[in-house]
Amino acid sequence: MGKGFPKDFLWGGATAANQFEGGWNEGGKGMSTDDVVTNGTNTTPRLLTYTLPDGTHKQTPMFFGLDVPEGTVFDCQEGYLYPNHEASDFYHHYKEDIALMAEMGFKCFRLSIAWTRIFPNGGLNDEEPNEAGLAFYDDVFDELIKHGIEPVVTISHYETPLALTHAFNAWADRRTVDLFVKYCETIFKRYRTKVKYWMTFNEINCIDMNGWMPAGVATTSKQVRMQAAHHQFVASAKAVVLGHKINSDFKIGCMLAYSLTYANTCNPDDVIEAWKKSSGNYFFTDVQCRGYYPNYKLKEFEREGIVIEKEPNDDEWLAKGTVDYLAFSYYMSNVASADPAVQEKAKGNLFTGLKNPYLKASDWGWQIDPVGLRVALDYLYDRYQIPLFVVENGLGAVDKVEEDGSINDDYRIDYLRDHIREMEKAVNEDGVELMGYTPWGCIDLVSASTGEMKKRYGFVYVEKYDDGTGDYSRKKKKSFDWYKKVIATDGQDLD
Ligand code: BGP
Repeated sequence: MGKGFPKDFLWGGATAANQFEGGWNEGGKGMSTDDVVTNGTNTTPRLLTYTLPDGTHKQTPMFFGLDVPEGTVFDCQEGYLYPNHEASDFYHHYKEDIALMAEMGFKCFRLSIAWTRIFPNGGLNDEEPNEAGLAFYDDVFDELIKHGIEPVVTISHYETPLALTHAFNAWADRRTVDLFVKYCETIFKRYRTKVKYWMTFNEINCIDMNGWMPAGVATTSKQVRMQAAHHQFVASAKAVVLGHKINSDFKIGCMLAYSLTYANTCNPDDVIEAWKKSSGNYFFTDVQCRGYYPNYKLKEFEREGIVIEKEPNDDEWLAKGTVDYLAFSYYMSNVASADPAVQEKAKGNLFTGLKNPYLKASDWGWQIDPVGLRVALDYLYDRYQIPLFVVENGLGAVDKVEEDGSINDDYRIDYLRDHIREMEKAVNEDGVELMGYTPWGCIDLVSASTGEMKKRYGFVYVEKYDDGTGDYSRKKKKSFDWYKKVIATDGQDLD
């Protein structure tokens, strides 16, 4: 038995509306940028579907940037599957799902609010918020609270109202800042007594690689993406200040996709290369936790001729609106080398790097590194000295349902156990202030990168398949009882 975690540790699980909720066109919900993304696989990319002003239907891999002429409409096209539309149908299963979470002993549940349920057009020409959307989350939060589960809410998780993309390329345009703040004000006021923990943007640093998922921006230009990032920084800072005014007990965090990068050798050139890769992460948390742009980024912008347009008070907002805690996802680590001859690439969660000979990889090629989670916690805590929250971690794997209906996901138990062990060391041996742990996709959901259902993370299996079939019934996996015991013993019994 290990030392375990404090009594008030927030054990739970994490999901996001676009990957879990379904009900994409129910209850007055508007379309979001995820509604026009098809399914894919580990080797074939998810596509963005759209129609050019001359009526030509087009499809482009979502992860590559794209530049489209004015008047392009992102839409759903015949012959394609859009897995986020129905996802795992939490929209109609939330009572059953929350009961399962309660049975595991969850102390918290991380979910996101779909902006387009509250403002179908992102607030543009939406005079009033959509009452049906607000009422849906009231019901979800009430159900959680009834079971003693604390909601942890991501305000924007990889989906932007499509109306804003069509109007002015969403976060590339300053007007989105005010619309986001209006959306925040609406949900902060409505759920003032029901939700205490908030996060502004999921994996905000994803915008370094891709404009569509995190910002609804169709572009290949770094200049445009960095301007969009600035708008999100300001919007997040304004949301933090506003949230604290509405309820001074609110805890509002940022959220980073942490990509731990090791130097391939102790050659100082490799070390610099690894720092360059890491600073790509730190830039975002430096702004959100420290309240100003770091010098290394200003120099990079200068070198590359990137100019960020700021309004006169933006720097003040960034300084005032620093976050209360730093939440992050951690799945894997990476390796960087300055030597062009070292080339064996590994796949990854947004970021790719080189193969690490000391690590095994998941079926999707993500390199499994539990000790790296301790390193991540130590580095991040040392850098910012504010509470941390591991809000995503887990193993995407193919699960087999046996003839007797059981699902023996020992590989998932092993992955989670090893990571919790290292987290425990970071807390008890290194003194890291850690608020909680919410493994990703606690109930199976659609993969963000591939759109697959078969890349499963959950303690609970959802009967839904990649071809769109399935009855959405839920089944407990072996890891369900294991996690229940982990929570019941405050993480002391991990066997
Ligand atoms: C993170 C996202 C999640 C989630 C997770 C797993 O980047 O915040 O939305 O999907 O990664 O990734 P995937 O679904 O691609 O396996």
